[in-house]
Amino acid sequence: MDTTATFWLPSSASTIANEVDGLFMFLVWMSTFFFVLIVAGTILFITKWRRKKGDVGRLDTGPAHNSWLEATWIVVPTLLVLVIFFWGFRTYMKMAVVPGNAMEVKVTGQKWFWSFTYPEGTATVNELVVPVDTPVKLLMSSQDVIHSFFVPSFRVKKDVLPNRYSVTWFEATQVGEYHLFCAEYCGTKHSEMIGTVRVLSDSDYKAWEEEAMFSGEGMSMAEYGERLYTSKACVTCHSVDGSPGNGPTWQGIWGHNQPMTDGSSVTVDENYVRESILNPKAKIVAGYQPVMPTYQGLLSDKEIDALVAYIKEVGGGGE
Ligand code: HEC
Ligand SMILES: [Cu+2]
Repeated sequence: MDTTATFWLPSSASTIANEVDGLFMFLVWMSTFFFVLIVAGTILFITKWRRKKGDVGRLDTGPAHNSWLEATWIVVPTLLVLVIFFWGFRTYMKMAVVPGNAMEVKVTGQKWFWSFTYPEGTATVNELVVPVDTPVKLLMSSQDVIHSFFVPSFRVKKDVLPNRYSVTWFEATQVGEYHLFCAEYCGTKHSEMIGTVRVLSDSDYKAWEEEAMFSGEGMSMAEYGERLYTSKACVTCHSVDGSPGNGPTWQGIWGHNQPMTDGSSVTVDENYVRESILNPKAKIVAGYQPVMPTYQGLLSDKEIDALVAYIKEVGGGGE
């Protein structure tokens, strides 16, 4: 990963990245060139032409007009601006027009995580998995405020809005893992709204797809739940060994009287866990912020059952 990263820029791992960088570098070096030229000229002129002692009259005798000079400072910037315009427009069109054969992934942004739904109906949280050398169209929307989908290595950034779809696309050129950020300030945990884009070879992607479609045949419910615990990102907030996190640990919670912020308490059982997954804001555990996202629509009934079984097992309600 990040093999092509430089001091200035992250790795370039999409079909559009080199073109964007080319234009960017052109702008940087052109600006640098004119900056140096102008600053050097300014210093030269204020040294050479400043009024010296006893030096009356010398400064009033210069030329008043120079047609060649004027033509040059009109023609050269005009040409440069035209080059930048056509170059930028061509690249912009490539980024804006989604290839017809693109695979479509639905992206949902919400405070403060990303979820992805794939053509075959599977879903992942905070991890977008795609095949290499395949155009991927992202159909994006937000459940709450404005977020922004940003993958620096792909040079892709697009706002994700509530009540409206936005669309972007990319084609990854290198197998690897790349950072995904939210690039629009969206509240207290904005800085934690981070994920990964995992680019797989075609055969690895097929294998991943099969595995993701896998609904736990041949496994006990708790074993299947343990897999979902990682693949659905519960692990980012809940530990199972008592260590602290953004959310309560699951160790020993089964049957426990959990105190709530409103002073009441709730016995942890199947229905409470199910409600916590689908409607986390209904009851907030004392000492925690209501930051758990709802998994409504992201988990099937069977997956919820499996998670309940797993929480029961690690929570001390199992055997
Ligand atoms: C972004 C962090 C986050 C993620 C991801 C998350 N949770 Fe939570 N969860 C919390 C927080 C914070 C609480 C406590 C506040 C509350 O009750 O909403 C909580 C509470 C719970 C509770 C109630 C626990 C108790 O001790 O009373 C359960 C059950 C639960 N989460 C299950 C899950 C499952 C299952 C997943 C994955 C599918 C998950 N959570 C993913 C943050 C998270
Ligand atoms: Cu955000």
